[in-house]
Amino acid sequence: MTMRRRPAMEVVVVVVAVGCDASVLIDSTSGSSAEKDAAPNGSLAGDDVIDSAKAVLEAVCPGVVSCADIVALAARDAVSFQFGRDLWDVQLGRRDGVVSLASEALSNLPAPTDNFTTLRSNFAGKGLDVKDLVILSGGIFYK
Ligand SMILES: *[C@@H]1O[C@H](CO)[C@@H](O)[C@H](O)[C@H]1NC(C)=O
Ligand SMILES: CC(=O)N[C@H]1CO[C@H](CO)[C@@H](O)[C@@H]1O
Repeated sequence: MTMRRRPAMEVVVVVVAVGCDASVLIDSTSGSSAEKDAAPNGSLAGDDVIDSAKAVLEAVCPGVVSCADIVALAARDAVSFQFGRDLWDVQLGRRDGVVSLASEALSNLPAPTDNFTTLRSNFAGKGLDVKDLVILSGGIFYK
């Protein structure tokens, strides 16, 4: 059985795990490895879509819409799309993070090899219960 993560739901998990400041979009520098280059990012995709949306918005109204808000809207829209309506409201006004450390992704994101005990503990550390774990896992993985 091959399990693949859905990028949209992975964005939701990243937002929950690391925070919603779009720091996962920041590139690594020669001196610092960024979140996007941490091993658990393996299937994270779509940052080019966020970059494109940001470029269009910057051309129309520079310095107004944060990447963090674009990620939050894109996650909502990607999940809602199949239902033909927005499943939740997105409050806007997030500010983009300026720090992105691979070490934070490693310490906050569950690994694909984590067992249930570890996952339950990891989620509890974020204020999430077993029901949240089941719902998010069901949304993330498919055959
Ligand atoms: C779950 O994984 C942790 C960390 O690798 C390990 O210490 C623990 O024994 C495992 N629990 C079970 C029930 O396999
Ligand atoms: C898409 C992406 O940035 N993948 C990176 C995830 O992290 C690994 C390990 O650090 C990198 O090799 C990938 O390029």
